[in-house]
Amino acid sequence: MQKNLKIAAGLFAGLMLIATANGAQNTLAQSGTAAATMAATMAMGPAVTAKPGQNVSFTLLPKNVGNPVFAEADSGAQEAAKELGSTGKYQFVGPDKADVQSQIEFIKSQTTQNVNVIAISANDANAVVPALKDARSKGVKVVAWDSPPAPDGRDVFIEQVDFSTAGQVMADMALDVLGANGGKFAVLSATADAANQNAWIASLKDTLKTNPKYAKLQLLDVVYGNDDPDKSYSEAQGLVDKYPDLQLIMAPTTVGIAAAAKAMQDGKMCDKVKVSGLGLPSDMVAYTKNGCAPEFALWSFKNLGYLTYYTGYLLATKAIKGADGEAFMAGRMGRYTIQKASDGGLFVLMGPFTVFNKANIDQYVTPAGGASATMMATMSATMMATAAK
Ligand code: RAM
Repeated sequence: MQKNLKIAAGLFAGLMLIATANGAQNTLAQSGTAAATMAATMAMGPAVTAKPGQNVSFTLLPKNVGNPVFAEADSGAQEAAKELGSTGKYQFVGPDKADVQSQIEFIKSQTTQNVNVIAISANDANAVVPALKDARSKGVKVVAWDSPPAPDGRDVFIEQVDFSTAGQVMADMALDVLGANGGKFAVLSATADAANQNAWIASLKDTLKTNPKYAKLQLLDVVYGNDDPDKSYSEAQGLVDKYPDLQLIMAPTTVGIAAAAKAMQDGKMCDKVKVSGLGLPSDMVAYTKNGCAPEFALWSFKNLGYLTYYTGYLLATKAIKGADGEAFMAGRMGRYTIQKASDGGLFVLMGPFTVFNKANIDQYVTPAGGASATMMATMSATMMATAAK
């Protein structure tokens, strides 16, 4: 039964990927599968619901401040804090640059302030662990999101998308952009120690090595722009100088992909070197339409912040313990289950990826006034897919 539910959810997530990649064509497939998934969800056991109005002090600690995706996560966390009516303080603080030493100082100062929850996107999987262990030993709940510390440094990780599928998503985009004959490409990453980017690059390398479908894609190099726009821009230029036959820069970072697209556009190189990876639609819409970055992917950082807050609130109020198999409700996002991760720690899977291209990107960059109908449909369908895990 459990297995069937997982398969249904996986199928549904796959449908969503196709649906979002092709625009609004697959609405019927979405609603039909959503109904099936809803029925499956109702057949599952009870899930813990949060008791609102409790005193939870919560700190969202990103890799760095000033990155628009982390601001989106902040808005999602604030939405959840308001909805739950927490009487505790909410803070969004972090280093100016994606630097681990200064992030450790933030962990220490938040621990000294006796906050109930530190929610961290870690700049380094291991270096933050001693400070996080110390925080946990003093009763702080640590919820990782976006980029996880090693298991000892967290109670649970909110995994935005299945990291093990990231390689295939990137390889598929590379083939979409370059054509069936593939070509030569390089990765422009964020910081060298970021657990999320390193897991995605490992998944990409594994996909290229093991799946014959991608045999014609040749990865030449991996360079690091440290999620700094200027460094990312010059690293992208450096790749073009170093590899005259480069055809694609794959940047699994919203900062890197936007900087690389700008560098190719400024250098009038978009006909020769394309850009893809993980990007924010509002950053990328112009580059998608002018052909510099025809296709890229991401997930909702707002939802990630929202789900992270719910999880931290439930842990801090002892509604959940943070144990394998515990199920809980996260407001408008529905039901989630804590699971054992491959690194031995615990995780909750959000998912799935959304792929953007010129056929659908306008739906994700609606001007002020709110999300479009298609975006809302995608969000609720995504909720249903994750609810059935
Ligand atoms: C950057 C950060 C973040 C990552 C996204 C895709 O904004 O490195 O951690 O999730 O890119």
